[in-house]
Amino acid sequence: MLEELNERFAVDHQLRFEEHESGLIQGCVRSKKCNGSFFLLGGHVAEFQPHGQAPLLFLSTQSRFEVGKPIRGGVPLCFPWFGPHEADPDAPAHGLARTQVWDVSATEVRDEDVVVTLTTEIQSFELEYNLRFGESLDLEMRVGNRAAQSQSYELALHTYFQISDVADASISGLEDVSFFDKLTGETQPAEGRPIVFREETDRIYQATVEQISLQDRGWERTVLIRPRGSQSTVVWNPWTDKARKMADFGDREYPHMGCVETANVGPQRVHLAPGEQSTTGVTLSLVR
Ligand code: TA6
Repeated sequence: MLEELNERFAVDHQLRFEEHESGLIQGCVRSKKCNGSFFLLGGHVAEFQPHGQAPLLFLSTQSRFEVGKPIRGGVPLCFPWFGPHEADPDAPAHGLARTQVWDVSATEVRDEDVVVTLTTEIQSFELEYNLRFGESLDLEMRVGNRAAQSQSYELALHTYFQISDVADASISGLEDVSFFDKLTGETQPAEGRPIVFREETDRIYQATVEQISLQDRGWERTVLIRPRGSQSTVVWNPWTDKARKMADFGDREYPHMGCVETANVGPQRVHLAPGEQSTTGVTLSLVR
């Protein structure tokens, strides 16, 4: 499998497929602009680090790497539902995409960026996921409805960002947007100020925004998050109690991460007629 993958899809030294210590197959990017990696399990982008910068993505030291289990950190894919299944309590949280193995369908170097296309099929949806590793990380998911009837889905690119310390970080760009607070079950009006993590935070902002900025004063950097084809943005930090309850997340990791998730969930779920497609993407970059 590994040999065939490298024969068909490796790109000289810039993209190679390796066996991770867990036995999972990992695509490793070593380009002129960045280092990165992704797992075929879950189509899961795990690492992205522009040269000379601290990693952009958080990956828990306690993460599992097992088929059928989600990887904790990086960019888990929530599809075709977000959170618990609305009808089946035994169904896995956040859907099926992040725990099944995806296929590689194409790789190339384009303007010195490493571009990878992963594909899979879930419940008569065809998914094509394009990863572009360069000075920025561009992720784009195209979903097509192959069923004979209309279908709807929820999607979240559940991105975990590495933060020096939440005490020195804030998230701007959502000040004017109301949000559904998952902790209280209530919709709250726009706060009119940047988001700071000082307690467990689990919010779904329901609007289209052009740009979100994660300011990290500790590392003297700002991460720009530019969503497209997204009507929802989920913002999450587990804080102490929830961190303790997650076996695949260190008790003391919560101050060094935060999720800002490019999504279409809840009332913003996507409805596709037979043969119809929809695309959602995000560009993550650093303001130098
Ligand atoms: O996106 C935030 C959230 O829905 C939280 O409620 C929390 O459950 C988080 O996702 C992680 O979910 P997971 O199933 O990966 O533990």
